[in-house]
Amino acid sequence: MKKSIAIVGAGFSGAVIANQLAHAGYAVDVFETRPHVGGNCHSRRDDETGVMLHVYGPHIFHTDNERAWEFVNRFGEFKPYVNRVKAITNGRVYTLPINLLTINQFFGKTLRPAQAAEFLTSLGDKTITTPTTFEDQALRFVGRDLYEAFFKTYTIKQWGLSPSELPASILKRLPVRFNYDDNYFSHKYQGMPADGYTALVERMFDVPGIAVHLSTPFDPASKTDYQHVFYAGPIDAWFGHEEGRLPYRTLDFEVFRDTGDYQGNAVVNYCDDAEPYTRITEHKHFSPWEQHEDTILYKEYSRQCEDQDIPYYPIRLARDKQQLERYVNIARQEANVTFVGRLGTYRYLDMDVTINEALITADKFLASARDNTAMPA
Ligand code: UPG
Repeated sequence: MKKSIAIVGAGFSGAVIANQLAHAGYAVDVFETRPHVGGNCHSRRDDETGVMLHVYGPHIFHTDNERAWEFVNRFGEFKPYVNRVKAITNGRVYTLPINLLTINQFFGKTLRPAQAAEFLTSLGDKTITTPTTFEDQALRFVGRDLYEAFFKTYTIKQWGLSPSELPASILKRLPVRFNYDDNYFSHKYQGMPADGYTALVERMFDVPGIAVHLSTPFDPASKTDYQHVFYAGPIDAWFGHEEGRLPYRTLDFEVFRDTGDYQGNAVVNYCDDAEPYTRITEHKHFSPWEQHEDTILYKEYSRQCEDQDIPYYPIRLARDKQQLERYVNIARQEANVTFVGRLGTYRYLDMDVTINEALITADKFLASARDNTAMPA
């Protein structure tokens, strides 16, 4: 006999869908292989310092999406937080994203906005008309010196690939500004949950009808026990990797503690090869409204994800497109299973996008159940 809904994965995708479906009267079983909820957004207090830790690396909530912002604010207070990233290259400290201060400091100039825009245009490689790679995008719009100082080596450390092999879309995440605004993001809303991301996710699951099973893998064979399955695990794992493993980058964190303020900022990027890590994160600065004597930091190293590692960044290279398409095709044919989220759809998603997509998925499911039609793939 069929019963209720199964959700695989207790990150934001799973939590949002569970919340919406439970409110609509469904019984929801959530299966999570890890011993905690929140996925890679999981946060917890460090026992030694009392600092709220972003256990799987920094997460800053930023969005233009009204619905996602309104939704997350129902589950906890968001404190104002603006991400300002510092970058070290050739022994000097700059601000990122590239802005007027970065340009003036880097080139030893005192340009005003329009002059800086003109200057950068003069540095750009105009022979590149339609940049498709990360490298061409950088050379076209910021020129070789800024590219080599801030992007080339960092990107090799981050992705293990030359920027000439990576898509321009990765660099397009970062703006170039001709004013002194060093806010890392350009979105209308930005903030940090006052008591961490895990508390938000726990409250999303706190609806009658939801049972969360931690440290419990889900066997795809038991999908027939459920009316519908929402799967937020890796799409290739659902199919036993029958088309091969989709490549990911994983992260290693070297944790260290100190007293006081170690680096004066939440995130400092190391853009050249003087250091093997990409950045150091000082977690106390993500909660500037709290006071802590001691401090805890992560040195972040990126490497290829092996079988037992936690997948972080999907590497969506054009040359792997056919493998992904084969998975997407067999996923479409999987009756009563919807693939959701970063791992289920093999896309690098920010939190707000994940939440918005999960809300839309829940809407579609509820509409199809109401109209007695099939859930669209
Ligand atoms: N990049 C550089 N040099 C830098 C920063 C970025 O080359 O100093 C490249 C790099 O290839 C990177 C890409 O630009 O992959 C996109 O940058 P960004 O969006 O900052 O990188 P992510 O690692 O995807 O973002 C992380 C977190 C995100 C957080 C952001 C800022 O995943 O949640 O908001 O860092 O701290």
